[in-house]
Amino acid sequence: MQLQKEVKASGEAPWFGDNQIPANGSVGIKPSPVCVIGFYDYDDENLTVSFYENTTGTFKLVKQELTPYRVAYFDFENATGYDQDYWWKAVISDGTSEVSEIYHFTTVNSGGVPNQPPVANFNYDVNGLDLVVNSTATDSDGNVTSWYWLFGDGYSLSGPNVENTNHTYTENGTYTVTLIAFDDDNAADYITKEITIGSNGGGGTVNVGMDSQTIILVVAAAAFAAALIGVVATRKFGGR
Ligand SMILES: [Ca+2]
Ligand SMILES: [Ca+2]
Repeated sequence: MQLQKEVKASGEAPWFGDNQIPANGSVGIKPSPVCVIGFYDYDDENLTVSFYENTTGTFKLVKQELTPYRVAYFDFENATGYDQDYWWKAVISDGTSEVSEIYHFTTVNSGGVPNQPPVANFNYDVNGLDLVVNSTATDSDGNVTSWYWLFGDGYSLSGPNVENTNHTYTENGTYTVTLIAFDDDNAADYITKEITIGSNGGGGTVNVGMDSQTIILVVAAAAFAAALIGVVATRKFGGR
């Protein structure tokens, strides 16, 4: 049937254009792309556009808007992996009729786009024997997802929930405090600061640019609990 634009009978269902971005089934897409769709409605109603993604295993709503335009997009922020399939869904409603389409794409392998390692850094505050540390580590092409703090007195703390934390020392002194930051591709960077505890704090900053293998050796040499070392040693350093 040949539909024509000037036919504006109410109740005409909206429909999708076929130039979505990334194109359905495309490969070699850089992680976390912007996903775009075009669509139409013969009777020119404003349309509600809903975007879903399923990195959790089920489709979850990530963006919804009522728009008079005929194009919409969302940032697929969770499509962070290389060489992986990602699925997204768009639903368009004119209030009467609803249509949906499901798309997928495959991200480029890591050989195509090298991961950029994170850059570790942190701020700190000394109050008596208490040290408060706040990570300011960044990752230019992803997110910092895990932090490993070594407080220089034999204590350490690591995991996805210790971006900001604190530690109480048992005696005054100058301690070597290290932050190792991991990004979402398990690349790592670290920074070390000499921090004086028990006076007004202070101390210099030393950021030694060791390579990834050296980081493993440093962690091992620190002779922390074997389980902790195991966690770190099994990570991939320096990207992939
Ligand atoms: Ca309509
Ligand atoms: Ca990165």
